[in-house]
Amino acid sequence: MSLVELTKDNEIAIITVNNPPVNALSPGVPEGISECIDNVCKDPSVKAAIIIGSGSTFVAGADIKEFGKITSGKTQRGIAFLPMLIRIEDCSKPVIMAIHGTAFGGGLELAMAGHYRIASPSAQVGQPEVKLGIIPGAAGTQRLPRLAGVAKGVELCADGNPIKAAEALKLGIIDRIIEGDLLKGALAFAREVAGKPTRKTRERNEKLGTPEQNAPIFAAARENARKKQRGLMAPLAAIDAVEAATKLPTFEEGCEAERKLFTECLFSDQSKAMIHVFFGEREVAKIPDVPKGTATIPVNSAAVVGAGTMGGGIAMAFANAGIPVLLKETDQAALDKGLATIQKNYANSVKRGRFTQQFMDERLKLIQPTLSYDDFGSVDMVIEAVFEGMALKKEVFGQLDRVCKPGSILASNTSTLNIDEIASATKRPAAVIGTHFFSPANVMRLLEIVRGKASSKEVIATCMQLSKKIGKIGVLVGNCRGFVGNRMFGPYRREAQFLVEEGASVEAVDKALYDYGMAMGPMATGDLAGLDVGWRIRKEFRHTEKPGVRQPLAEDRLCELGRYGQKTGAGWYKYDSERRAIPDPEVAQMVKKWGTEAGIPQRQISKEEIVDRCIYALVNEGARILEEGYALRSVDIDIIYLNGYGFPGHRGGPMWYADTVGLKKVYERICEFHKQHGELWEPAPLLKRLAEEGKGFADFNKDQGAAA
Ligand code: T1G
Ligand code: NAD
Repeated sequence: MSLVELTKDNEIAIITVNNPPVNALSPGVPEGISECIDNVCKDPSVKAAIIIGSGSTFVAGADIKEFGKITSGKTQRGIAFLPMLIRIEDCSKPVIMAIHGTAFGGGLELAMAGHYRIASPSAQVGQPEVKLGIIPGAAGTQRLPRLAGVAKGVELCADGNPIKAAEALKLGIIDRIIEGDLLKGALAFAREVAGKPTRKTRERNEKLGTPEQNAPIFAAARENARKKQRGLMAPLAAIDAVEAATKLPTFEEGCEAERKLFTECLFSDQSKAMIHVFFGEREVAKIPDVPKGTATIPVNSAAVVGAGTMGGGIAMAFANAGIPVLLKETDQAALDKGLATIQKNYANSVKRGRFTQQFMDERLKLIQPTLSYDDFGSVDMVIEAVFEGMALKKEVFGQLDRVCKPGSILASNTSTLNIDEIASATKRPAAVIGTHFFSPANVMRLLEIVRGKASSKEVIATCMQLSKKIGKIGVLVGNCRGFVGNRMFGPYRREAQFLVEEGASVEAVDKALYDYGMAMGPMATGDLAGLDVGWRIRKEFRHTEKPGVRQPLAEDRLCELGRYGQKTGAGWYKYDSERRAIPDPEVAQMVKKWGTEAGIPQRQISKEEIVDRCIYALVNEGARILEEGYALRSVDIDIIYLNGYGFPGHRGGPMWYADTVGLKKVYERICEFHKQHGELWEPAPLLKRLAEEGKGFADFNKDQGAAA
């Protein structure tokens, strides 16, 4: 079947786009559509035409794979959809867009060039381009405000979130919702409008408002973008383009303004980083030795052991996906406490309009509290989330091995402990795996899936698939201490603490990383997670510390004073009753005293040094992890950091960022730190090699891929 096919149902032409998997407007598709429209215009027997997508969706946009070729100059093609859209709009016979699945980006722009749009009830429409660091580039910022009005038009283009068919109907983006067979409904609709005069969206200016009406809309949109999409250029560019639609005298001039803004965004580092993330989120699902089609174990029921900070959130994640889940605790008080937290979390989500009361009630019914393992015999998967101690975990896994049915998956939410040692407490190590959720587990998207030596391919494939079902991004990692995320986070937070001990203020360190784009600075993050968690782990691993190698000292001292962070009202910061962080001069004095007593020279430290030491500490450890094979690709590390550690998407992740800076420059900077700060900054061999070969981590993946 060709990319675009023209068929006829008597006097109605049907143009079907067939470019699986998502009918993207890849080379050949716009040309095919244009050709079909020309035929429709020329064929007197045709009274109207329908454009529809084959497979699961309408057109999901431009072919994102083409963008890299454009920005690298490999193709001169560009995003030349406008001529096709004008051809459709100028067709003298009604062109009806029949939408199912998603009409996203160029797909919605195509739809809006039609004279009518009809959709299935489950269809979604949207301009998600800003999530790729670009803006609509085929008149979306010009036609959408003409259909939906300026306020909604600017919102949809600036935040990039899709809307459902029902809302699109209310807004005037689509003209009718078709229940049942879409093509049948489209043919009936086409016969209704055949022969009627066509309406060109580009000439519908009645919703474009006046400058007085629009000024507050654009001001609010810019303020919202600066707050919610901090540091991103595309949302502000999208607002400029929609504003151009309302201000410039002609549609064509508006399109020209859009084209300029689109091109600026497309060639930006932000967009390259965000497109890397788009494909990265799909790439991480591919495990070279666990191919698509590997058998999986059905997970229709689950159980969680431990209803503390993590256990409760994990139980909610399963319930939210409609999977009944047992929740076990040691005693009623702990169980009640865990359930109360779950109740509170759901109530907050209902209050914020994220869930309905009915959804909450139904989900709560799926969470079965228990104090025994009696019902564990029938569940498909168990996730253990008890205190972080090897002895206790092995005791629990011994129990699970006795009570769970053959074939049940036994997973641990440990954040640092050895999965193989935990598995050794069972007679079925092939069924044991790590499922490392991030706090709050019902919110954070990341799930590190930790492969044990014996973890079977079925168990791995099942967990990768399940992660998508429970709304997570599953990334497969190796079983080393702290796995990937926490192992890298150690050096990152170490450098942050060292910088404070050397004279930088707590606020300066946090501000530098916040301005870099991190969701939260490293000191405030420590206070949020609880400084005692790291303290307990440092004490557990004190015996592994190398004599003579500098270790952070201030955070342990703060913990000895009972300053665990938000949970005790004070840590690196003091906290008011709303848990707002307040800089604490007492901490500054104490740290200065401790640093001086430890002989650490106090000095002025630049913002640039703060960022380089923290971010390059991540990169250097990431390179070690890659070389040791605990991460499959550098993009896996990037996706872990974006979805688990608040790393900015517009920088693509630590490894992508390093490639953007250039590994030679990164390596030279790390060598400087190595000279100044000693062996903790020994450059990772892989980093050294790639820098000397003028390569990047992206090359390492290719070489690995080729080797695999
Ligand atoms: N271009 C190229 N490949 C795409 C693609 C696209 N637009 N969308 C998806 N894919 C690939 C994806 O990489 C994966 O490949 C496979 O299709 C299945 O995707 C001019 C400039 C539509 C909601 O941003 O949001 O139009 O991994 O796993 O979960 O103004 O894909 O199998 O090899 O995501 O069912 C705007 C992006 C483009 C929509 C389906 N459009 N896509 O989700 O499948 S910019 C978008 C999605 C633009 C114009 C501008 C989702 C989906 P592989 P999947 P899914
Ligand atoms: P927590 O102290 O909040 O909760 C642990 C719960 O386990 C307690 O309620 C305790 O009563 C219960 N428990 C202990 N022994 C039990 C048993 N035999 N049967 C049933 N319940 C039992 O701890 P947490 O922060 O939820 O951490 C749990 C696990 O998750 C740890 O391994 C931790 O390393 C890991 N983890 C924690 C975080 C985090 O941010 N807190 C993030 C990722 C992973």
